[in-house]
Amino acid sequence: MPTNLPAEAKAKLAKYREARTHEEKIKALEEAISCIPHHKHTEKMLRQLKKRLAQLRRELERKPVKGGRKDEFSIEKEGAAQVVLLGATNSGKSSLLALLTNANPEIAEYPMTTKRPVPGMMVYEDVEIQVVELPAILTEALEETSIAYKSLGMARNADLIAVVLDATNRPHEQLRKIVEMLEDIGVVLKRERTRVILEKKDSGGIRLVTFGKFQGNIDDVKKLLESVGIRNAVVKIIGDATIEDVEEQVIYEFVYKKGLVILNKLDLNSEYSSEIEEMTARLGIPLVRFSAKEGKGLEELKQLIFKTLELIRVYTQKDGIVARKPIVVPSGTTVGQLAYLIHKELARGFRYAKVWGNSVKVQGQKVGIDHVLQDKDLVEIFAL
Ligand SMILES: Nc1nc2c(ncn2[C@@H]2O[C@H](COP(=O)(O)OP(=O)(O)OP(=O)(O)O)[C@@H](O)[C@H]2O)c(=O)[nH]1
Ligand SMILES: [Mg+2]
Repeated sequence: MPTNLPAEAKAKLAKYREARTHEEKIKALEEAISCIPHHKHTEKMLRQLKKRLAQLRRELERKPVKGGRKDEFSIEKEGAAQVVLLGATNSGKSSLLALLTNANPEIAEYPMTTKRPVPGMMVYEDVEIQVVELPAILTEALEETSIAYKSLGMARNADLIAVVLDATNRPHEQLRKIVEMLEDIGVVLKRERTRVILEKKDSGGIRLVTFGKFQGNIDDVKKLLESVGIRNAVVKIIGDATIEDVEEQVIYEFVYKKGLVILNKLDLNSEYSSEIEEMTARLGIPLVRFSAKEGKGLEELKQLIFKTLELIRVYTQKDGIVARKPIVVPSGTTVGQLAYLIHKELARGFRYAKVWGNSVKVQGQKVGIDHVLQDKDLVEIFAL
């Protein structure tokens, strides 16, 4: 826990917090880092601040020039969700994209074949999901590529990151590096266990609101926030959290992303790797062994992608006629939220709904606004 920082460093961090533009933030952060002493207690904080600085610099590079041409690294989201294929060169991203979607990317033995993001649409049963191949972030020697952080920036905005590993080229090393590079830009490939929301205020000191168990105390939170120059704020903690979770959020602004790992080229190397298994288990994300050359288990892979996205399909019915396409929503969606999505008025005038499917005991059951839906439910909403 970084506590006794010099006043100067605290002041600089406060300036960084207040900064509006990227340029101001970078300047303040550089200054703050330069006046934080190096010792055991500041080690972690310095590392995180340096990562944040690197991220800000990259974001600045990425900023579109006003009136300039369209950013080639931006792909408009389509379908129910966006999945990105992220990995080293030659890991088989294009081969997978061609198998999963209607896209027709160039597939070749030479490195760095794909130089721009390539989108395709994957159809799983009656759901359309966008899959985007991102240009490689690691070379064959597993060094960062020059466009790595552009790809990583896109991964930050995706709904699911599918890491593609080349089983013939030190796959556990690939995974370790990719996880690290994602962390560099503040992305944690892990199921979200807890959420920390920081709302800065003008007065009132530091207040803590917890929804769940917080394994720390308000004094630690106060010290942490003061060390980065925040004196007035409401900190909301949702789920079981530790002081480190608060630190991740406050200093480093982490985002959690759903992920899965595809260990590809298994036809060439089917050697068992306990390291990869352990790493994915620790992150709590699924691991799939695959061969894009053989293509076996493709439907299962599509199914797993859909499952990992944690989406459900809801079919709606009006006057006995079922809509042709489902509405795809996050799991946990209630009837009321569905009504709101369809039309605000429908939510406002909501009386009850009838549901058929897995979420009800009796088919055609009448349910209220808070009823939680499940995949493939059929719903008819009755409103005023
Ligand atoms: N044997 C085998 N070869 C594969 C497999 N997947 C891909 N390849 C081959 O590996 C080479 C690279 O495949 P790509 O799909 O182009 O790889 P990529 O990840 O898109 O590579 P870059 O675009 O260069 O980053 C090609 O020659 C593919 O035919 C696989 O599962 N087994
Ligand atoms: Mg490619």
